[in-house]
Formats: sequence, C-alpha cells, structure tokens
Amino acid sequence: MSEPQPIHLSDYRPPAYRVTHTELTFDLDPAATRVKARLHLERHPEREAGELWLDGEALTLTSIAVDGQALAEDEYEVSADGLRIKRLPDACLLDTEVEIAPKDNTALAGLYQSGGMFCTQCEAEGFRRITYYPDRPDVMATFSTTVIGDAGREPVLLSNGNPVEKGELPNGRHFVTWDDPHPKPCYLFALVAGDLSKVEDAFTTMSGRHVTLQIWVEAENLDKTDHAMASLKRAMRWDEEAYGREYDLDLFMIVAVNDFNMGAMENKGLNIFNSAAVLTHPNTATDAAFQRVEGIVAHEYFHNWSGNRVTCRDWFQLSLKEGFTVFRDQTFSAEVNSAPVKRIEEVSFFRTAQFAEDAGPTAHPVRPDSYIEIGNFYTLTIYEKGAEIVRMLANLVGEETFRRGSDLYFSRFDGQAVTIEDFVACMAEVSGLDPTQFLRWYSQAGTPEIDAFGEYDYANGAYRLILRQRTPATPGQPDKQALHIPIRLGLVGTKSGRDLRLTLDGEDLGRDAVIHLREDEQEFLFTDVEEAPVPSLLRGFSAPVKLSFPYSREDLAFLMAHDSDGFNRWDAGQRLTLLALDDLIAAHRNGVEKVMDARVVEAFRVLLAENTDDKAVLAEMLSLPSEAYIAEQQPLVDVDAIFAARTFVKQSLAQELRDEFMAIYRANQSDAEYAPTPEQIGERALKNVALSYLISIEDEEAVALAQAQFEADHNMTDVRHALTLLVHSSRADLADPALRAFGQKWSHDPLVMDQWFSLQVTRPQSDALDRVRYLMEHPAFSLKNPNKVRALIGAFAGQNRVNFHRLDGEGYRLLADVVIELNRLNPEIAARIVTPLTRWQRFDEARQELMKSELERIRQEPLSPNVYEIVHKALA
Ligand code: B3K
Ligand code: ZN
Repeated sequence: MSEPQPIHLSDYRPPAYRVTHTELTFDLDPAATRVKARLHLERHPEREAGELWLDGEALTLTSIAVDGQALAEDEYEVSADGLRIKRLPDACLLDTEVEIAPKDNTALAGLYQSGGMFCTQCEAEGFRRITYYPDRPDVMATFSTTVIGDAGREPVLLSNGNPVEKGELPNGRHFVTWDDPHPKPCYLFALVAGDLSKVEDAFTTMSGRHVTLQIWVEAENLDKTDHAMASLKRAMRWDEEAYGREYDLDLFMIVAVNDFNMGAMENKGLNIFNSAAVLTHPNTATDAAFQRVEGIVAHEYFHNWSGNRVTCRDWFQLSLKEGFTVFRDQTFSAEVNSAPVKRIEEVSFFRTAQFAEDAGPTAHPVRPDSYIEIGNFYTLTIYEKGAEIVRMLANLVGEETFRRGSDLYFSRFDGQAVTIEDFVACMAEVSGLDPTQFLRWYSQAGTPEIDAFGEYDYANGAYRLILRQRTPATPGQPDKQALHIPIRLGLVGTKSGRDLRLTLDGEDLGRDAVIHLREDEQEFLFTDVEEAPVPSLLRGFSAPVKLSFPYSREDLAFLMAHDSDGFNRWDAGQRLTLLALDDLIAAHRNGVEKVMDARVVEAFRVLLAENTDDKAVLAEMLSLPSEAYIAEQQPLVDVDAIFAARTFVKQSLAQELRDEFMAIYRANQSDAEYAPTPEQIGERALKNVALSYLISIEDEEAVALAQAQFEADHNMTDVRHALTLLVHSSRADLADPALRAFGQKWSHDPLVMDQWFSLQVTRPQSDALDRVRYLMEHPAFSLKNPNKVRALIGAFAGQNRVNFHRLDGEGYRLLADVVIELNRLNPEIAARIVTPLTRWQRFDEARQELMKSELERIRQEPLSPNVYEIVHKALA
C-alpha cells in the first residue's frame, strides 16, 4: 500500500456535476451481489463541462453506459479508488453495474452481512464500496431503490423512504422498491435484508401526519424493544416542542444489528442500530444501558433535521451535525431525567476523555484543517467539544434567541449542504453577537487553561477576580489566540453561606451571572460585596476549559455544603478529594505511611447525613474521581500510585463511615418492580455506591449483602454491580461460582456476554491479562464483532489501568497484537482500539519505551489508512 496523503479543507471545490436522482437495484447474494445504478446527472452551472469523478472501492465493474450507449474503453479510466469519465454532456443518464461480496466485508463499511442478514453502513465513505458515485455530502439526490432477495432467506427487504412496489420473481426471489423523496447525500443511504421481526407503533405529528414506527429485530429480541420505542416517541414529541421540527415521512424504522462499528446511524427513515444501543430488558440491561439507549435513539432521530435535511458541505464540517445533535440529545436527556446528574455525567466523561484527546498526539480542532482518514475523526472533540461550543452559544444568546437562530438555520438551509460558519452566522444574525472571536473555538485545538486569583478587600467591600487564559500548543498549532470564554459564577458569602449580589462596573448582575473572558488576562472588580466570599467559578461547566483557583480545603468543604449550583457542589467535592489524593500519591511514591485527610471524611459525613431528594446526585457526590481523571491531573501518570491512593481513600472512608454507608444501603434497597425512572435509577445508584465502599474493606455483612443481591436476580443493574464487586474483590470462593453461573445462564445472549467479559477483565488482580488471553478463545468471543472487541480488549486497555500498564509490557503487547490483526479485518475499529498506546507521553520512561516499541511494531505492518494515520501521529 502506498503512503496515504492528507486531504485539506482549503482544497474544497464544489462538485462539477449534481446528481438529481439516483436509481439503484440490488440483486442480493452473499458472495456476488449485483448493484445497478442509474445516476441522473446535471452539470453544475458554474463549472466547466468535461470530466466526472466517481468514487469506488473494492468494486468489480461489469458495465458502464451514458444515455444508453456503452462507453468504449478509452472513454473512462478505472483505478483503485474510483472511476474517471473523460467527457460528459451537460445533462445525462449514467448507468453502471458492479459486483460486490458482502460476506467478505469484515470492515463493516458498505454492504456487509451481520449474522445472516444484509445491512449497510455508508457514513462517512462506505457508499463507494457499494457502487461508483460522487461520494461526498454536498451531492444530494432523491433515491429510488429496488432490493431483490431470496424470499426464504430475506423475507424482509428495507431501504430509505416509503415502500412503493413489491412482487414475486422467478426462482424463489422477490423484490421491494423504496422511494425516498427527500434529497440526501449517499452517506445516508441504507439497505437491510434478512429474516427480521418487527414491533409496530404509531405517532401523530404536530400537524396531524400519521407516522408508522417500526423496530426490526431478530425474533428472540422482540421483548427488548419497549424502551427504545417509548424513547423514540418522546424524542419525536420533544423535537416538535423544543425546536419546532416535525418528522417528514410516513414511516420511521429502526433496525438492530449485532455487528456494527459504532452506536447507530441516522440513515433517512431507516436508522440502523448496534443492538447494544437499542435492545433493553430489565433482566439484561443496566440502568446505564437504558439511559444510553434513550439518548442514542433520540440522537439519531434528531439527525433527521440536524444532519439529514440540513447536512454538511464536506467532512471537515462534521461537527456541524454531530456537535449540534449531541447538544440536542443532551438537552433532551436532561429534561426527561435528572438534569444535574446528567450534567455531572457529561462533564466527568468529557474532562476525562476529551481532555486527554486534546492533550495527546491526535489533538485536532472541532473543525479540522486536514485528515488522512475521515473515519478517524468521529472523535470526542468533534462530538462532545462540538456540543459544548453549541451550548456556549445557546447560553450566550439565550434560550429564545437560540430557538430563533435554529429556526432560521433550518429554514434557510433546508435541503442544502452547509458549513459551521453558516450555523454560527444564523445565531449571530438573530442575536447581534459578533462571531469573529467565538469562531476560534472551531479552529483552535487544545484545552484552554484558566488561572484564576481572587482577593477580598475588607476596607472597601470589593472582590477582585483576575483571570488568565492560555491554550497549550498542539500538533501543528504552536501559537494560540485568546478565546471568548463565558464564565458563569457566584460569590458565596462565608458568613451567610448564600450567593451575594454581583455588582460589576456599577451594573447589578443578580446573584448568578456570566462574565466574559476575552483577553489573555482580565480583571473583574465586584463592588458592594458585603462579606468575604468564596468564588464559585465556571458553574455548570459553562465552558470546556480547565480552571484552577487556589482554593483551600476549607473553601472546598464550604462550597460542597453551600454552593447553590449543584454541579459546582459536586465539583468542589471532586477538587477536595483530588487534593487529598495528591498527598497520598506522593506518600505512596516516597514510601511514606499514608494518612487520610480528616477534612474529606468530615465532608463525606455531612453528605451522608443529608436528606436529599436527588439520590442520583448524592451518588455522584459520593463517587471518587476515576483513576483516569486522577491521572489527567498528574504531570506524570503513576498508575500504581494512583490505584493505591484511590483504594486507600475508599477504604478509609468505608472504615470511618461504615454505619452510615450501611444505613444508606438498607434505606435504598427495594423490591419494587424495575422501572428505568430517574427516582429508581437514583436509588439504585446510591445503594450500589454505598455497597462498593463497604466491599472495599471486605466487610462480612456487606459481602453477604452483595451475594444476596446477586442471587436475588432482581434486575441487571443490581446483579451486574454485585457480581462486579465480588469479582473485583479477593473473595474468589464467592466470585468464581457466581461468574460461572452467570456465564452459563446468559451464554445465548451476546449483549449480556459482553458485560460478562468486561467485568472480569477489569478486575485489579494480577491475573487480569491472562484472563483476557483465555477469554479471547471463548466461543462467545470474536475479533470480527466490534462489541466483543470493545467488551474484552477495549475494557481491559481502557479501564484496567494497573494491568494494562504492567511493567513487563505484556498489556501493550497484547493490544498491539490485536491491532495488527484488526488492521486487516476492520481498520476503523483497529484505529480506535489503539488509542491507549498513543498516550505514551504521559508515562514514565520505561513505559514510554515499551509503548513506543509496540507502536513501532504496528508501523512495520502494511497498514490501512486508518491505522497509518493514528500510529504515525502518535510517533511523530
Ligand atoms: N453519524 C453516525 C456516525 C458514523 C460514523 C462512521 N464512521 C452516528 C451518529 O453520530 O449519530
Ligand atoms: Zn450523530
């Protein structure tokens, strides 16, 4: 393979030809599917007549004709990545026929087989593996698709839009023709064929249109669709109310497939889902899975407007649809669940994973300037940081103005392929905001760091706040410019414990306000501050930045108890625990005896005594920062010291507050029938967090409770949590039989087996790596199934930090072996799973060398563009 070359945003040119309509016929066969395509082509008025470039990969061309005339061999050129037609009239019909082999498609991009069924994944560039086509999002066409299959093997034949014709054919074949009247880019094309069963429901839109809703699954999963269907209907109603967006076809379908590279795909009218992102049942799915399904169903549905009706001009604009749609699904989930806990979950994930990406060798702006393989850019930066930018915009202009901006965006650009500037310009137009500085958020990579200092002037009753921002250099971007950073804040009076009035430059801003940091350094002088305050900064995580302030531990304990902002109360607890952890990490490294900070114990005692309604928030407040987040705060990551320090804090809290934790566990134990309601989810979270503490000291009573919780078999959340605690404890006498029983009971259910794999390979004991190797031979495991790879290899490398980073390098070797094999089978997954190795800069020299030598070993292979790009950046 030759060296892959980067593609640059600055090289964007509009397409020479438009496709006004696309007609496709699939004659399905696992080894030799024939695809006929008829493209109605029209030259773009501003472009010169002449050549046409069609993308195509792994296709065997069997015929090609223009306006019914077969092309002579010298009239076109076929290469490994496409087909060039040298001369074309201004308007014409192009007919091609190709052959493809879905059963050999292990990359799961294009048309492939999952189990016995045919399905597609076209975003970003999979359609070119189906037929020759201008595979770029700014070519939007209506589609008419005929699918021909075997009536016995593929009784169900689906594609985008509405079914318009069906019939029998000779030799046991049959066909269905689908019509999609909405112009779309080919990345939204979908086809599904197989032996599927459906559940059906209906929705009446705000203008009275009747929509049939279908979820298609394998027959044995028919009892796992209720939650997805209910979520879909909630999302449809919510998008009407919150954004005025109505569904636009008579039919909306969701299909569950087992082999899928990511969560789900928003194909027009035919969303295809990873079965893990759609199927739920109280006995098989945890609360987290229920919430994930709700969020993803909503996300894909919301794409119908933010992505499908208005799409991206080119793939550099990916965050235009992804950042906005994540913001939309986050807002939806916050409104239908507990909003503070949603925000805490989002931010703790973001600060761990996106911050790490931003600090690593693959850091990139939310709108990248170049890429080698777009499949590598479905990142936390594009999705989550993109969503944070939209959230900042929404907060800057206010809710009502944001709605006017989004209405303008959807109406002005309906049916078009547009840019991030187009979106921001709509928001600027309705609000009067000058977008110039704000747009830097899209072009500048890296996490901005803010150093804050504050001083109370007793004599004048004034509080002076100084903020300094800098964004560290990232690959290709050594110098950064100042960003426009909205900072929501309050000043909490140390006597009253209440938010004080904020007067800035003579203006009364209320007790909770947003100030705007635009310069490298800025001073804010608050006057008429009647008592000494502790500042509560960056409330609600009002900007995706790292903010440091020289808080004392007393300040943090005070904010934990008094901050009116729930998010910052939680964050104060995290900061306080992190300070204590810092001391303990140092003690561990220096071989000094570890001593628990009594202030942390007292702060937790206060929390546990509190009578709170929001149990989910309390559960979050009681949760220690993850090893990954602690690592994020360290200049050099010492996985063993972090693990030891965190375990010490957990055990100390458990010892000191044993009775309190036990009381919480008992008070929240319930036999009520399972429901994924915010109240029940909060109750289970709180109870299970208490049990985790108690098990950490192997409290006999707690061990018995965990075992009873496992055996009671009430719901998967409780069962899985109890089993995980047992397996991660040193009580092999209890863990081994439980693990065996669980594995046998669920051997038929791939999604439960994924959980069974993950919870074993994340155990801290030193046999974890051997278990991974052993489980890779398990009949339920397959490298060809992305869910299995994530459950076993991804969980081990991403979550079992002490074992993955073993000093003998065996963890790294195992991951590199898997990457090398996956590079051949499924490059997209290979390029994702390699991530932990690319973060070598964060570790000690010995580990750096080990990690780099594994990356080098991978680099010696003939690499897919996906893995090539990541590994080369990691070693640059
Ligand atoms: N748009 C898809 C992601 C496609 C990824 C392709 N490699 C799912 C989503 O974001 O909704
Ligand atoms: Zn999306």
